[in-house]
This record gives sequence, structure tokens and C-alpha cells, in this order.
Amino acid sequence: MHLDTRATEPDPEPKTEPPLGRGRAVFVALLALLGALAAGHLVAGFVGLAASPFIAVGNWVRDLSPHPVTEWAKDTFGKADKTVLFIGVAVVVFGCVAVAGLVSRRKAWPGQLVAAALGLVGIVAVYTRSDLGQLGILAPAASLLVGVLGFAWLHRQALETAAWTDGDRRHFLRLSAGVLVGAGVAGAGGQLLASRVDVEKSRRAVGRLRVAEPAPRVPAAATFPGASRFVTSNADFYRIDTALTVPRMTAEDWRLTVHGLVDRELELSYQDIRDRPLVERTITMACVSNDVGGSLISTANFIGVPLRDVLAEAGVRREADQLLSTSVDGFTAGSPIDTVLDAKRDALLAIGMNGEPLPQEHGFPARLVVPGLYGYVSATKWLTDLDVTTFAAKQGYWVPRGWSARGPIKTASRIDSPRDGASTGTRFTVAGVAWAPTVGIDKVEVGADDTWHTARLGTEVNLNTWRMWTVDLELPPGEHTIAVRATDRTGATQTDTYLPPAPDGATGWHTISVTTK
Ligand SMILES: Nc1nc2c(c(=O)[nH]1)N[C@H]1C(S)=C(S)[C@@H](COP(=O)(O)O)O[C@H]1N2
Ligand SMILES: [Mo]
Repeated sequence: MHLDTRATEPDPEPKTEPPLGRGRAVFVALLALLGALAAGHLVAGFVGLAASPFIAVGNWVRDLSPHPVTEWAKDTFGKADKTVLFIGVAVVVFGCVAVAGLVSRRKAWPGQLVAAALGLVGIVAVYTRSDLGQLGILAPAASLLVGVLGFAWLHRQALETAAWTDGDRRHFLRLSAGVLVGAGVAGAGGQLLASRVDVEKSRRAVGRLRVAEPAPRVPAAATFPGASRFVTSNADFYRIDTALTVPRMTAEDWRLTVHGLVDRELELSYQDIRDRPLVERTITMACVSNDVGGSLISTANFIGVPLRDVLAEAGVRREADQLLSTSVDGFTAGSPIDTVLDAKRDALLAIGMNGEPLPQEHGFPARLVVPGLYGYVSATKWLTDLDVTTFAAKQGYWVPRGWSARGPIKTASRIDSPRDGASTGTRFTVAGVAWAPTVGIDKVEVGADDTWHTARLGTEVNLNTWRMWTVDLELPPGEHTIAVRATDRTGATQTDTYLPPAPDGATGWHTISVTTK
């Protein structure tokens, strides 16, 4: 019997099953997304990978995250916080893709709207970053275009093969494979284009830096068995970056602009810097996020030119009280002008670290190093811009995110050995480090079950570095609490009151427990 459904049901659409199954609709959206991301990545190969939509959105989310959220992420995920961020962004994007597919089982336009919205998020993420330049917009724009048009095209192909005959299946399979391969090639192309800027090659081409004034050798008596090595190797030096990928800049392309409240603006090239008499200084750098007992502190022999010489050439005006330094990745740090001009500190515009040009991860081609200030207010890596300004006018990256505008390093100390929870004999040695950069350490005491023992101090290498200490103890068998406290040259002893790193550095005594038998 022949039934004419049109005659009995004038509007069949709401009752019949949509032409595209859920799985296929979502798959079509996924293909469109991969194509869109790959197109964006390819264009980003020309304009800078940081403009690649996925990376840009990841960086954007990170920059927008309120301070408690980033702190929570760091506490919970530690060094994996960036991976977790990437995965989080991926989950949200795939959620949008699933929605795009599910609302497009009949018509393409609802999914196209979702694609356009995602593309716009990418455009905003790139647009709001000062460091990506106007051309950066082209990458998310390419993604938007490919996403919106690609989705419509794929959707039409899916509808045309909706009967799902053997021929349809083959056609659709070939199509999907084509899109996947195309996306792979475009994505890899972007990666390849970006790596044509061979930063490592540029770094190797720098060769040996000739140092006019080498740092004095660190005497053997500056450290003790069980304490950290005095000079940290480049590989072991702690690392803190806000950027999700290491910024890429060659020595050839690098320029430093000095401007703002100055008598003369300067523009310096890498060659301008290395042609000057280079000095080498042993300096301890510390991160404000370093918790009591933490390892976000290291020491290196930095090579560069005194920052105050560069600023003197520009002529700092009297009204200025802040030096705002900017990185190629958009990170900024604000340091007090009088601190960076202080002759005793030897703040450096550094291009070398432990005998080599700066490693890429530590800021190649150039960075700042200012003794006595936490890195977030001083140690800008991949430095490109020095703005002589005021604290009233401008804020560094971390300041609106809840960290103090001024970040002098607090006097602190750490036990390096034994490890917390270790078992030892009843006679054992405790060793570690103490620091009060630019001030100096006068005394370190080790408390064992509330009796304080004065530690032996290592040679003071200079006022801008940490100082090692050691003490021999003899304790009866059992469990003991061992604490350390340092007294700096102002006579101030570390407080036992614990304060977390935010907003201006942790306080409290590093305390461990050991079992003797
Ligand atoms: N461009 C840029 N510079 C930066 C940072 C950053 O995230 N981006 N982090 C700062 C912080 S918080 C610290 S503690 C030091 C760490 O330098 P390192 O990674 O070489 O140890 O760099 C500073 N300079
Ligand atoms: Mo830091």
C-alpha cells in the first residue's frame, strides 16, 4: 500500500529523524574544527606561532585568570599547570564542537554560528595581546573563515551521503581522510615556517662572549657538603614563564628601545651590547612564589652590561620612579628606578649566563637581572623595551593579578640536607643556604627540638648572592624537629610567623623532621 505522507502530514520535519545522525553531525563539526585550527596554525607560521588560535586562546585564558585561580592551579598541578590549562581549553573547545554538531543535524547554519563564535574568541585573544602585532589577527581570521565555510561544505557532503550506501560511505571516508591529511600538512607547514627562524642557530652564531671583567672565582669554602652547589648550572636553574611556548627571537632581529621619561631615546642592537665592555657578576635570583623551603631560587654568573650605564646614556628624568621592562611575549615587570640605578647592586642588562649566551628558556637574546628584587618585578626575559615611567602611571604584569608592586627579596633560609623525613645516626650534619641579597647574612641558627645552634657560614662571595651554612648535631635516638632561621646584616632575624608567597613573598622558618637511631 502506498502512503502519501505529505498529504496527511503537512509539516513532517519535527517528527521525522533528522537526516544526520548525532555521531556524524559531531564528526563533521570536529573535522571543520581541525581544518580551522590547522589553517590558523599555517598562517601563524608566517606571523608568529603565538598567534595560532589555540595557543593564543590558552595564553589569553591564563592572562585573564584571576590570581586565586592561577595560584590554585600552581598548587594543585605544580609544573603541569600549563598542560592542564591546554587540556582545559581543549575540553571546552570540544564541548563547543559537540554542540555545533548536535544543533546542525538538519541545517548547517547553527553550527556555522558556533564556528564563527569560536573564531571570534580567537580574534579577541590575539587582538588583546600587545605583543602579537596587527598581522597576528590574520591567523584566527583564517581559522574563522575556514571553520565557517568548511563546516558548511562538509555538512553539505554529509547530507548528500546521508543515505549511507556503500558508495556514500566510501565518498565520506575519502573526504574525511582528505581533510585530516590536509589539516596535518597545514599544521606541520605552520610549524616548519615558524622554525625557519632558527633561534638556536642564532644563539650558536653568537659564539664566545668576551668578558672584560670576569667574576671572581667562587672559593671552595663558599659551600659545604650537603648544601646546594654555589653556582647553579643552566640546566638546573629554576624557570618561571607566563608564556605557554618559549618566545623565539634571534640576536639579529633583536632591538632594545629605551624611552619614556628620558632625555634621549635609545635603540640598541645585540651587536651594540656585545661590543661594550662586558662584565660578569655572580647573582642569586629568587621567585616571589618560592614557598618556605622551596627551590625557586638559583645563582648564576650573569654576563652583560650595567643597566645604569644604559639608563645614564638615555638620561633618566627626575620625575621617573619606575622602570617598566617588556618582553617580546608581552610580559612586563616594574622595578624602582633608584634600585636599578644603585651602583652597589650592579643590575645587569644580561646576554650571558655561566659562560654561554643566555639559554632560550632564560631569555635569549637579552634579559634583566636585578639583585635583591624578586624576578616578577625585575628579571624580564626576551627583553625588548625599557619604559622609564612612574608607578602611578603603569603596572607590571603580576601587579593587577594580586601581587605587590614592590618586591624586595625577603631574608630567608633553607635546609638542603638531611631531607625532611630522613633517618640518620645520632650524630649528623645539617647544611643549607640562607639569603638576604644586597644586605648580607650575618648569622644562621639551627634549632633542634628548641635548642638553637649557631651554624658555620661559608665564605661570603658577594652581597648579591646566597650564603651556605652547616652545623654538626648530636641528638638522642628518636624523632626531632629541625628548623633554621637567618639573621641579616640589618640585625633582623627571620620571623617564625608563616606567610604564604602572595602578595610579596613567604615568611617563616623552614622546618623538617628527622629520625635518629
Ligand atoms: N618574559 C618573561 N620574563 C620573566 C617571566 C615571565 O614569565 N616572562 N617570569 C619572571 C619571574 S616571575 C621570575 S622569578 C624570573 C625567572 O627567571 P628564570 O626563568 O630564568 O629563572 O623571570 C622573570 N622574567
Ligand atoms: Mo617569579
